[in-house]
Amino acid sequence: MTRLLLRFFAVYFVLVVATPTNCQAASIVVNEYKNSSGSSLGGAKMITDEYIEFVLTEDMTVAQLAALTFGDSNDATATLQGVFQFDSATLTSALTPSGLSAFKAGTIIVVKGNALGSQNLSYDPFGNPTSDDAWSLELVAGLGAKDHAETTINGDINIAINGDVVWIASGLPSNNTDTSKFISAIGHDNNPGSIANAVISQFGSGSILSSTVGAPKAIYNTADDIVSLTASNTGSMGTMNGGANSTWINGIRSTSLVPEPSRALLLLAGAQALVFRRRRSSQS
Ligand SMILES: [Ca+2]
Ligand SMILES: [Ca+2]
Ligand SMILES: [Ca+2]
Ligand SMILES: [Ca+2]
Repeated sequence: MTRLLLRFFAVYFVLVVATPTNCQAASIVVNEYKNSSGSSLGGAKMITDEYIEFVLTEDMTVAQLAALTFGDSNDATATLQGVFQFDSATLTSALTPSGLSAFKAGTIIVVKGNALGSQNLSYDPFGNPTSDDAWSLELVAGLGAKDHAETTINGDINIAINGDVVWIASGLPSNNTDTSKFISAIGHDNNPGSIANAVISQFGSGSILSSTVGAPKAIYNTADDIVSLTASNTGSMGTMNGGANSTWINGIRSTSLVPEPSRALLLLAGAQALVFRRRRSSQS
């Protein structure tokens, strides 16, 4: 029995403890953003009728999401402008009712100005796998997503006609030209500045739409994580962007709906109990 226990812990150690928790791969991508002609910030450091949309490409816990920063650039795409972070209490309140320990790959998270409706924290991908609402969160600037407490870079998230870069990073940029922690970024500029050029070299030329964009316009990913961007008058806040983008996200979601280890262990324990009972009844 003791030998069995030792073997169990050895296997557990190899599988769980010694497995590096390397999250350097792009685990979340910027999928869409909106430029409006509005100038009101609604007291929340983000234009009230603009939004940013992210897609998780791997499962992510509340702590992993809360450690990230995201924001925009100035209209010359030469310096970082606004820097936000997710609010962990809000994320926890959305995740807890789902019974999951992490947000599933394929989840869409929107951060929107406070004129675009209230927060949508309903989340239940296992309970309702074909529902867009069950797979998405909408966080309002100043509530579920907030201006970062650090003020080294302290502008507003304000998408400009001439150019902008919307980015998400693994930690706080050390200064307003630091792109080294970027996980994903998309933008537009017909005369890219140093931030846009860094995004092109890190994520490919498709990551920057080579034009100005009027307002109101949505700029969105029309493909998969190999970005291809377009701009149109109507966006799709909180839902897949159609075409190849929807095929890509639906593919992530279908593989994402595999039970978590805790659920899988419960299922395994149930199956073993069944086998044990069958064996006993066949012996008797
Ligand atoms: Ca929802
Ligand atoms: Ca704007
Ligand atoms: Ca901007
Ligand atoms: Ca969308």
